[in-house]
Amino acid sequence: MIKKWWHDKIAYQIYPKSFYDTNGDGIGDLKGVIGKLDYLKDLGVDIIWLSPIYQSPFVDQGYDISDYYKIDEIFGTMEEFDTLLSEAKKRNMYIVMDLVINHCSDQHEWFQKALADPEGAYGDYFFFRKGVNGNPPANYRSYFGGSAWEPVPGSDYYYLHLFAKEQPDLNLDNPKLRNEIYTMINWWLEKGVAGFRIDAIGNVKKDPTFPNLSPDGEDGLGDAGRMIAQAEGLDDLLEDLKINTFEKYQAFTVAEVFYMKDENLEKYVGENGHFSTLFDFSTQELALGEHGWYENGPVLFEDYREALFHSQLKCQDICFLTNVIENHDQPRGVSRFLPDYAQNDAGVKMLGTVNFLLRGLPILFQGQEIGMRNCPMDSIEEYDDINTLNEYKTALAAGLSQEEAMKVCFRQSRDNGRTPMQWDASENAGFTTGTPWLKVNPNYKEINVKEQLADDDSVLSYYKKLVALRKCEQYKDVLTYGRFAPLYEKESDIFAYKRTLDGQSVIILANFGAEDKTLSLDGIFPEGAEDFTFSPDRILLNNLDDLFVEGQQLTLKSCQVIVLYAPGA
Ligand code: TEU
Ligand code: CA
Repeated sequence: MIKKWWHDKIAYQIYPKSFYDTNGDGIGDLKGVIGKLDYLKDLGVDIIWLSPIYQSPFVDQGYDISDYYKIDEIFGTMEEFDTLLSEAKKRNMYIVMDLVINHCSDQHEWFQKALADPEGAYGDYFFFRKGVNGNPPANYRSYFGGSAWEPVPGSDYYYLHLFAKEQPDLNLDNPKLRNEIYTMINWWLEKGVAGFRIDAIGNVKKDPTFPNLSPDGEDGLGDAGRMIAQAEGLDDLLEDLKINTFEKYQAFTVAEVFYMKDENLEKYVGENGHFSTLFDFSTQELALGEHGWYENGPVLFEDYREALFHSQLKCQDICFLTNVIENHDQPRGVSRFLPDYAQNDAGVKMLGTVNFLLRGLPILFQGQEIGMRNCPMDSIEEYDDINTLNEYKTALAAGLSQEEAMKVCFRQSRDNGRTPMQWDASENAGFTTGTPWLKVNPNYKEINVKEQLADDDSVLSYYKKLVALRKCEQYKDVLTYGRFAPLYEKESDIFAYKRTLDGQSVIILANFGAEDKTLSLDGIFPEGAEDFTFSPDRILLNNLDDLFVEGQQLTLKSCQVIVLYAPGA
């Protein structure tokens, strides 16, 4: 594996609207990000990915961009962005922007011009098609519900939108548009951003014949993703994008792709792949129901472990993934992946440890480092997210009661990850002096940065130890490049693996069960290390004060995780 500058780094996702508000309007801003750089530096963060801060009507919270060259005024100014870049640089930190090019906002000037004249030059920047017998051109269901085709008033044209109707899809096959997009990307790279997180990129290639699909729901529609899955030519498009932009700047790129096929990994993120890396969404995919969130079951531990083991094993000879437990589109990882008995600091630290030390780039989502949880909302009106409102409707239409549909939202809503960052125990969690744009989780008095900074045993202090371990001279190489091998796969409730490089191993042993579990440490070490005997000084990290060992028999308490050093072949 050729080493890249970002391999041994720690990344952090900021959802700017909910990070820190400096002017009391209830909305996080760029000054807020600048003000918290030292906090992030102290945590050990190197790379910061900012969810979209471009000019936007915020129908989908900034993922609907109306001007790619402007910072939205709710976040601040371009001068402030430049300050952020230089302040980050001073601290050896990198800024990564969100790149949303599958679609733009219906308020973008391109779309306004196209709408006025679908047959004119700008019409081909999008997908305008004529309806058939008064119906849309094809029976696609958009990802946010309803038809993916929106009629153009006063004409028989419709335009395609895979997401909300205010997010028309861009036609990247149009050479003029492609050029505009490349110019824009290079403009940001020239400015000094280190790279991009690339939104919904698997969707950019359509099947231009737009065939009808066999219906997969009561609405007679078929999931638009099925048309995307059969579109041809995506690889050429992505390669062209890379060559004309990212590659010239050695930019870091992380692609957002769901249901990545094993056989496509090499092309996407292999040595000469389209992108630097890609999120491992294998555990998020476990929670996706076929017809909507209301069908999503709980994620079972065995499936969770198997999903991660599978992606670790398939990737280690090909690429370097990015590991997440949550983001702005997902419920909080702690709420999703930990059972009731593990909803405590030990459980949170355990989940963090097993993810953080996997092979790949760890990326923390804001608030993960303090163990933020899903946020209970009192009524559907308290939710903001367009996707949540649609899934609520879908659940009601499927026959769930309002109370049941609210439970679905509590478990699944994207707003769970978007509630304001909890900085301290003062009003509004110290996020704003005004009225927060989205409800603050009522648990902020127990879960907040200030208290955890002052407590050596807190989740935050523990995350700092994890970061420090991954970065320390002695274990950095093995924790970055070490091979991954599962351990104790046949033991229920045990999540264990080892990372091995050049005669060094690090072993991670976690007990996700409700009961104590005893493991024999004999036989798990590679050849050449048979003389391994346990001793307490092999412990690099332990999330509990307790340690129960008799000879080579180690007993893990419920929710205990231990990280051990061992020689290894
Ligand atoms: O997400 C794309 C995507 O696949 C999600 O819509 C996902 O299916 C959904 O959130 C699961 O609940 C990206 C952004 O991350 C998301 O915030 C945007 O809404 C979306 O693209 C459209 O830009
Ligand atoms: Ca503000």
